[in-house]
Amino acid sequence: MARHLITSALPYINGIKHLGNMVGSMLPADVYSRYLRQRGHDVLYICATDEHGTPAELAAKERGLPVAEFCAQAHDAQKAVYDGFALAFDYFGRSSSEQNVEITQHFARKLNENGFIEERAIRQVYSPADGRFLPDRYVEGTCPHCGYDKARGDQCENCTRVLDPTDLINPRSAISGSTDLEVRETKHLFLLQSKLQNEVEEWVAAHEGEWPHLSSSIARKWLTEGLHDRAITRDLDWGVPVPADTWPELAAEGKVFYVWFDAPIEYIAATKEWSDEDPSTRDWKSWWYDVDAEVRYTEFMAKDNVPFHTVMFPATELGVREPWKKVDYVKSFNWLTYYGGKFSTSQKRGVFTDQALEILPADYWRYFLIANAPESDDSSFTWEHFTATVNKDLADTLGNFVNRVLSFSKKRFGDEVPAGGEPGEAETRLGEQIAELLAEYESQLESLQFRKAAAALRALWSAGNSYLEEKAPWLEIKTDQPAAALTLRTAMNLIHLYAVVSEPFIPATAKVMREAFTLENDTATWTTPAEAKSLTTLTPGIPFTVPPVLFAKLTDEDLETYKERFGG
Ligand code: B3M
Ligand code: ZN
Repeated sequence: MARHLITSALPYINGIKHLGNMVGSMLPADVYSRYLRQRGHDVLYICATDEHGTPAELAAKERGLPVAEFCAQAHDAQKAVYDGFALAFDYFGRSSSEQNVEITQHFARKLNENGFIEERAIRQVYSPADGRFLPDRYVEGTCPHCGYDKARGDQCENCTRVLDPTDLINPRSAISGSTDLEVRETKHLFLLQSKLQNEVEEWVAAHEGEWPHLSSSIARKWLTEGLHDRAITRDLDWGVPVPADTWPELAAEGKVFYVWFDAPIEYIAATKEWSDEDPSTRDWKSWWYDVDAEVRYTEFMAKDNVPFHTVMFPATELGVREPWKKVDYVKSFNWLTYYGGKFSTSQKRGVFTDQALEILPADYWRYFLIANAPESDDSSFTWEHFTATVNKDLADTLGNFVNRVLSFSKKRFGDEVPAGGEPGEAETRLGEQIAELLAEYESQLESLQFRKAAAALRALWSAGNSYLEEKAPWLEIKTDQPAAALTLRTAMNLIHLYAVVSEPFIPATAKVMREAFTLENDTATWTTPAEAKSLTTLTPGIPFTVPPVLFAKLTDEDLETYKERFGG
């Protein structure tokens, strides 16, 4: 048994996420956590909403709410969707928590003591009409690189270049629209990442060999460009305040830390939030502090977040000069596109996670998304592909198998697993095939290859169908009742096995399949290939029920409805 710490990139608070966000972070982390828990490991899966920064303030303003109230509501709304997707977080926290304030301030003080923070005067956009500085997205204007006229002060959405508010041509305030802007000098804290370049390089070099190519190549690119000193404070009302004991002047001016400084620290702080709920049984430090060899830490994220996790947050952790746990494995994802184009929260294109659940239960989405995860490349969501996959893999290959076997057996042999003959050559062959496929499935999950794991799971389901076609119990029954009973009993054992091993992908359906059988002491959380081989967990006489259809087949009409509602 090992101890696994798992985090997925913290979803930003400003709105409900789309399917692309889900498949690139939380969902695979959940599948992996569930698998490891089933295998008996000690797993802690932590996530949280990322609540600070200008987008939160702007979204609150749009809704006419104080930002704290907006964040509280938006957190609950996101949490409800994740519950709907059956994401089994151990804790889903909030980066605006007091724990995050405490730990972020601690990190800043330590970085300062160790000579990695410096106060510098910089020139910032100031709006007399708004009576404040305008950081990041508070300024809009024309991109100096591509001419796009709605570029934001932190980044141009059109050409993706990272910008500084003072780069924009014809700048205007995103709050009031005022174009009467000036540039004023103000002091901010800078993190001297350049001083940590060598250490970060050494640390990356020691780990990247194990990481997926996508993660290590992005880390390399950033290191090659060189780590720059960065402003880690902002003039905002909402954020982790700069601690007054260390920087009284900046604290008095109301400066807060930049959102990307406190967000990764929230992984630690959310663990403390979890621990503080029940300190007698939970120990956050035992996951994060001085546990380098004991805990394996895996992070999940989309590729745009990789630089922050492979270079910048490690730089922060290294500079603190305390033994905080650093990531062991960075699992990153490319983009899921919508018909080849961008899913976009701001432009409301694509399918949002709450809408997805209005249409169909979570298991449909969980399976489809993981089976088509953008691992080695971007992958495209289309309704045609989605409905075809649901119909073929879930409705036909799995659902129909389960229903066909159980209803036929019930009709011919009653409500208990039938006795019948002894396993023969076909059962031996099937057992060997199942053991092999299950070993393949395990090994793909161990190495976090989600598409390949889905393919192995699908192959396990298919093997049941081939066996059933080969034995044809609906023909056997006419001439040889015990032979038909053996076939059905073996097929029922497959259903039980599917219930156990499909749980990481489709937990709700897995539960229904498992509960079809009234098996005493059915507490094992996993079936190993060696155990699966004999296909004898269910013995004659065990009662069963026939569950309702597991997956509805989607019709051409459904397809048209989806395309009409979401565009295609
Ligand atoms: N909130 C993801 C994003 O909004 C960002 C992740 C933070 S992880 C510490 O792009
Ligand atoms: Zn641009």
